Amino acid sequence: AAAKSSQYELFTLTTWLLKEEMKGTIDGELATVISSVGLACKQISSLVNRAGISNLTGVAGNQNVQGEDQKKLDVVSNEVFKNCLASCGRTGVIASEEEDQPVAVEETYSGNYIVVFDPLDGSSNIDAGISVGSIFGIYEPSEECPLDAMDDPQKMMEQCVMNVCQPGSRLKCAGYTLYSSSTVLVLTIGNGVYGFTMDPLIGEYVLTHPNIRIPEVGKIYSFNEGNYALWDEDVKAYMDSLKEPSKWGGKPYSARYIGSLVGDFHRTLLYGGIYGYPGDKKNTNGKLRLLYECAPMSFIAEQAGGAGSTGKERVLDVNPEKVHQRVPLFIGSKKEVEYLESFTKKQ
Ligand code: P6P
Repeated sequence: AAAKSSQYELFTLTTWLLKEEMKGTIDGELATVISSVGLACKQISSLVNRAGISNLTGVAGNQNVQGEDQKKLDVVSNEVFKNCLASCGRTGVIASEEEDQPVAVEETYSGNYIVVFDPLDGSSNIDAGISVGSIFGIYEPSEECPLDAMDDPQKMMEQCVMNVCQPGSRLKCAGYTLYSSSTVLVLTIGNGVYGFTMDPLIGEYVLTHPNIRIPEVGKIYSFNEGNYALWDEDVKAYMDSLKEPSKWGGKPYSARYIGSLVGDFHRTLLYGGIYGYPGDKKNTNGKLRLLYECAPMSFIAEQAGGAGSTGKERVLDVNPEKVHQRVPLFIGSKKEVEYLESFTKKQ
């Protein structure tokens, strides 16, 4: 008979993973990789919360492959992720926003998962103490292109990207950790979306959101309207329509944008609405990266009953060609994304 749950039963990320493993939703290898991501995020949470004290704010003095100034914490967070993923022994290859090319993990002895991540997204907000986050996706290597070209980075990069083609099918786990007023790890393994809040007193992620569902509609839009003049006409028309209260029973939408995808998305997931980073005349594919930002967030959005679109198609149907490939992103409540697509999919 199932043990009667005592009033003190505490579901942590660790016990939740064990339960999912017992149910057969995931195997022990994937549970181990997810635990190692959780450990990396614990360390990053501590670094972020103490950045101003331990002289970890400010720039590192070099640029990443994206041509962005690397913050000290970008570099440190990237190292933390790599160390945790390597030492768990189940990671075959990692691809990071902060790494030019995918990196083969020597210490792998089973599992061989491909883990992609943005170790510290929104890091330009760090110095101002505004929310930042880590985003990750765990892809399963495919039989037809096993990761055996570990010695040749170019070939491995192609294999790595090929291995994750049709992100929707090979993407086995996606999640993010929000470093804000609290540290919240949100993830999906394909059977709903779960949120865990860090309890600093016991150093564990406690299950606080057992089944996150995004509201069908929302009244918040989250775009950087400073780029309005650069947007395509269809996106401008969409944005103009959101601002006509007469269309919405007199009640206008609210604009919320903190310039940190994890914070803006987490609010969208819980309150409903839409986050968008459109392509524009300068960057036709926008700014956000498919593999480790748009695909993981879209997997979470869909698992919570929402949608993730490039404006033309489902993000999770896009076939990656390059590790750092960008796509436009419109993500959030299903009805809000559908309304956006009614403008962007017009022939
Ligand atoms: P902009 C942060 O650099 C980031 O990748 C996302 O976290 C954020 O949503 C976006 O870029 C902000 O970009 O151009 O509005 O400053």
